[in-house]
Amino acid sequence: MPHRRLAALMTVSALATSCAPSSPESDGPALVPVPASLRVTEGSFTLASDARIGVRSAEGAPVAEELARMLRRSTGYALPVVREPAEITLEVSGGQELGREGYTLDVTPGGVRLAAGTAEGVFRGVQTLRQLLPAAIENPAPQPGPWTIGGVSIEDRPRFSYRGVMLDVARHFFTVEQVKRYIDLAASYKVNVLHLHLTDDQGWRIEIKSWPELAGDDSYSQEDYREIVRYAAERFVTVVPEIDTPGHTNAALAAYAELNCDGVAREPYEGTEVGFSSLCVDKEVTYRFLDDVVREVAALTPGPYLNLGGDEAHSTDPEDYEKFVARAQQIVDTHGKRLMGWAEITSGSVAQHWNPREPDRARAAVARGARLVMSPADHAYLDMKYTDSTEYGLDWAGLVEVSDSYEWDPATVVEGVGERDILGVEAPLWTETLATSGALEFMAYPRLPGIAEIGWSPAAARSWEGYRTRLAAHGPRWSARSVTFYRSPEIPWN
Ligand code: TNX
Repeated sequence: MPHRRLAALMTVSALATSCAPSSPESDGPALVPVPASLRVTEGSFTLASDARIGVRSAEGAPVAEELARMLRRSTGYALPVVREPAEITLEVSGGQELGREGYTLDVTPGGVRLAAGTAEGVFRGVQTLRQLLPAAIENPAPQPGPWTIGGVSIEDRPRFSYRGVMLDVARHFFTVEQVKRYIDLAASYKVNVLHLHLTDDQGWRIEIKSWPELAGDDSYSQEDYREIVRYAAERFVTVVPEIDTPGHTNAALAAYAELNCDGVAREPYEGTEVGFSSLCVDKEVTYRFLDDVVREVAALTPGPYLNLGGDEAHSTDPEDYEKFVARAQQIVDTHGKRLMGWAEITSGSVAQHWNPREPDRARAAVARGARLVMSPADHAYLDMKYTDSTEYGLDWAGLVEVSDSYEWDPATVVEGVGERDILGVEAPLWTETLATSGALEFMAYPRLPGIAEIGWSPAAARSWEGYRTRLAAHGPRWSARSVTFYRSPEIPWN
């Protein structure tokens, strides 16, 4: 680092408006998401074999234990967790100056001090600490070290409170273990929502006890789903379950004849067409069904949102559609959740912008008082091919290279929709063409970290030029974790 001395004399903050001669991304270590504020300081800290991890509060203890587990694997050190200040100290102050997820992280020759108002903030800061350590720290087996971190002082907090990833487990099913791995990797980039697309024409993937024929062999039992929710919560990730309605319902219409207007069960479907199925809006059984499903899923879900889809209901008459959504809203209210759906949805607290050709729907959602999650398919869809020779994926929204996925801003992507209308961002991964964890990871890495950065970092702190060099340093981290990723020619992999 040639300018360390100079950098040490300056505080560089993305919030500063002057044209500073350096920025958190050009001077600092290769962090993704880039922190709101970072100052390189004198000296360095080396983790020694007799180091301890200190945490005074009971609240922070599980995060300290998790950090210790991770560091023990690659260092081979004992790293006991103690209830007093130590070489690495985690502190939960209860203060709210940096919000629920903000943290400060100071590395000096004397040690590492990570402080936040909440355990969640400390957890986010731990992800930064991991990235400050050499890439070998991500290895599952002991490595030689040395484990040295350059001096740094970071003050960080997210731009948006919702930073999601979506996994479609309906088109192809993924096991609890596969979903856990997806959560783990995403949480490293400070993602805090897992939206699970649980049902579609091709399959219904969650057990509903009052409608036992819905879920087939490849599906989650309620216990499985609880385990996913629990695992996510340990990483401060909220699960948003999606039961897609009134379209994308062929699997339900195949399982129960009575849900069809004509009373005839549909054939199971394995193709990739959309827009051909609809619940029967005029039948009361439809709402008994919906009430049962929402009641059971709500009871399993501690998070505030229940997503009822609402997209591409091309086989539902528009008037019927609105009638259906109004009843769905009442049902979701009754079960104490907040309704979320794709941009087409005509009620609810949160709508998700996805189709770049339909910005009107995003504006309409804002006009009726909803907030938006931004997932423009031409930037944020992880199932779009990178190039026309990408082995997997679709291309209806175009080819999405790493730069295309990164170079956009949620507050300018839809005209008339600004910062305060936006709850956050989400990177959906649809799985019509994806059947293995390797395929999921190949599509998600390296684009997912970029969407996570867009959700976390101040717009002024990030640029494509800085990002591509920072991202390059993550290749060895993914390799150490056996992540399959796309070696985009746009990134100067080192
Ligand atoms: C559109 S995005 C869909 C999904 C497909 C996806 C494929 C949305 C709300 N609906 O049903 O899987 O495109 O990219």
